[in-house]
Amino acid sequence: MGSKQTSRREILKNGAALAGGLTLTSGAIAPALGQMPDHMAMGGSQNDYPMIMGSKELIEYGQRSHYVTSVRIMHPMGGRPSPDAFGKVFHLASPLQDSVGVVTPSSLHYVATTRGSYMPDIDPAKHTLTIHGLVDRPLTFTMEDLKRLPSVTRLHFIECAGNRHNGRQKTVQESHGMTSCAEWTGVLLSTLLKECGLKGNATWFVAEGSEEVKGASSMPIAKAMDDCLIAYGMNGEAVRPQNGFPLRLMVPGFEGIFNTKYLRRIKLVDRYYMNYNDFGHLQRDPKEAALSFQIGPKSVITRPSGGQQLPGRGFYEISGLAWSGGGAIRSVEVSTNGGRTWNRAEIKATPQRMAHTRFGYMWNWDGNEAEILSRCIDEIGQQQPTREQVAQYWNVPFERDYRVPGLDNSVMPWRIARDGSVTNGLA
Ligand SMILES: Nc1nc2c(c(=O)[nH]1)N[C@H]1C(S)=C(S)[C@@H](COP(=O)(O)O)O[C@H]1N2
Ligand SMILES: [Mo]
Repeated sequence: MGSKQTSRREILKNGAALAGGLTLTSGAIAPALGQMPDHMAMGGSQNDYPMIMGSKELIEYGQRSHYVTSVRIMHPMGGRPSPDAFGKVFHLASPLQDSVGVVTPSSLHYVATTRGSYMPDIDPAKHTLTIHGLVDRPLTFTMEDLKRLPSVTRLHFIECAGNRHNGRQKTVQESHGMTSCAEWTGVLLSTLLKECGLKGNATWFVAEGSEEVKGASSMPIAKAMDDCLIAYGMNGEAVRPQNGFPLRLMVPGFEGIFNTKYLRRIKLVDRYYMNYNDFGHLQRDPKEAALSFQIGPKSVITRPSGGQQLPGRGFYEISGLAWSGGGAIRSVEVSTNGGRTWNRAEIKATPQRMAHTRFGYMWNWDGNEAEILSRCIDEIGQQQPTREQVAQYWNVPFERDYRVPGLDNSVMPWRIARDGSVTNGLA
């Protein structure tokens, strides 16, 4: 033990000398390391910070620092007041302005519910998933059954179709907070469907939740066989109640509403059914309906973003998120002059399919007014449109702050003033 301590201390001292010799700025650090008392070399602490007491909560489940205060906010999506007259909260937006990396902590994952803040309290020991309809063998799986089957773990975003930006929103949480990204674990739906055996005319399926409105949605069978996931795990633990405990359907890249929470039944059918959730797609041709289910390529700068403040001129990493229902993000570009010129951003980790992708671009702010924007291209070549392009597509008059019809994946501008304050560029 004694010799181990000595060698560790020597390594630290040598490291300090090296740091001191290499750069001028490390001078402040090097003496501190040089004076390091012996106990630090043994892994102790030499500082004078107050100690956090090991409460029951901290010991058993852990908590973030009380200095970290980022929270979800109620979101008045679709003009629906939140809370409503009955005290129900329907939508919670994730604090993207404070996000780092690509995983949204489960406690900050956005929430959208057609039923408000009352959610079914389901005992997983009693919960089952039944697959029926146009199958050779209808089957009912308990949670234990599902966990015996081969599992997959995948990073996927979900985004509510109502996640749209306008000039009245102050922060990226208000403008883009109805999307999040988590690591989901479960069984591929295709695994279960192979067990049941599909009949030839099973061309669509309907997924049903456990509430009275059921949250049912119609989806094409090709998607079921491709990458749909029956998820019981989220970010390394059980899916949280607000996100569908104990079981939810993940339909990677489709609009949020298709990702049925509290999943209890999947029915194989031979046509597009008209459920509560399908009204939003009413006008669509059933043959093409699936095309309109997919989230387009979208990106947003999360830092600096509305409500934040640049302390002064100099270097900043412009950081943001990009995602697409069409697959992985291929590239992201950032403009710091209102879209006149574009620069290639750095992609921070290998982009996953239908997952948030972190990008960064180093920017030397000269202290003048600036408008910063991001745009992305996905793996099948789809490019995130400008708001002008979206207006052209829908043939509606364009204004800087108009209501984008359909899904809003248009480019989002943030304005930087000379005093370093950041505001909504659509205002
Ligand atoms: N059973 C059920 N599933 C549901 C919903 C619901 O209210 N009930 N809301 C849907 C909507 S509108 C969205 S955007 C996503 C949101 O998933 P999240 O709350 O986990 O973010 O779940 C979908 N699945
Ligand atoms: Mo949604």
